[in-house]
Amino acid sequence: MRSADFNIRWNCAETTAQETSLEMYRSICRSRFFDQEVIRAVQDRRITYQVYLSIGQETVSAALASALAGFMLFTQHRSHAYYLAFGGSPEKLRDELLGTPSGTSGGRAGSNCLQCHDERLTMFGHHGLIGENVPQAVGAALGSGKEVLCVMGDGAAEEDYIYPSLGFAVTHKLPVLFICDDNDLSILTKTSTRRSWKISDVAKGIGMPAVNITDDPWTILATAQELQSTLPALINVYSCRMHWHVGIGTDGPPEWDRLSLIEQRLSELGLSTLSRQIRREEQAAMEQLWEK
Ligand SMILES: Cc1ncc(C[n+]2csc(CCOP(=O)(O)OP(=O)(O)O)c2C)c(N)n1
Ligand SMILES: [Mg+2]
Repeated sequence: MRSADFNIRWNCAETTAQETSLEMYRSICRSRFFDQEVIRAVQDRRITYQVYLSIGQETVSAALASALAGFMLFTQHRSHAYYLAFGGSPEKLRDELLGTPSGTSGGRAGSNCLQCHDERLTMFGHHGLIGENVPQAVGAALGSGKEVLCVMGDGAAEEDYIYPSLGFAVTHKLPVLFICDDNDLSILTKTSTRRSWKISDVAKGIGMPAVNITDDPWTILATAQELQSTLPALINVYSCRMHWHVGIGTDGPPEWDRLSLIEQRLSELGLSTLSRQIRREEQAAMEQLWEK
């Protein structure tokens, strides 16, 4: 059953280097405060079209970015946090959302089709069909021989074309880490209404290592590091979307608030002073970014 503690590895926070823990926390704060500024920009009508917020789900990308340096990215529509965590420019993302030529796609793609092709990051954006990035990621790994991170949602995991792609990756031992960023929602419909099976069982059935874990960043980091030596592999991460599928509204509190759980854990590790400083720095930086 999904929960804040599901398959959590409690010892990982202690065994992770303090600077790695703080780097992940910085990344989480950056995404959180970036998207909070996006909310303000929508309220002020500086942004007048659809936004897909990462708020609540930031730990997944933050932990993966610590584990998977240099991976090529294939993500889907909810990707602000992935773009930022893997080294994308906050200025270019802001400009994309404002529709200006200095944005990631010249201001013409918007929130749900982020891409980046520079020396820091190769990231291919969503085109409209959920799950389409799975066959694309597999093809890119085959063609380039490079390591690839492929992120789908729990809704996208139900699209038919992903299964032959997972099978092809297993057969050809392609270096792809598949992530199902599982917020338990496809737009408004919960997973239990849509299906009776788990994507991790499907992956295991075709011979791919696969696990289900909660969105504790230390657990994600350790799991991703371990699975790197047995790619292809799949991790289903239980995360919580805090805003509507699209736009800035909310439907009440999330199932759990990972950010405050992390802050408690950092305090237990004796890192509360440093983490408070990081939080202040990132909040100020994101506010300044959007004031310009
Ligand atoms: C092939 C296809 N079917 C349906 C849609 C409509 N659609 C857009 S987003 C979405 C839900 C996606 O849910 P999930 O993959 O879990 O991602 P999340 O929004 O939860 O991050 C759907 C059904 C689509 N874009 N493409
Ligand atoms: Mg979902």
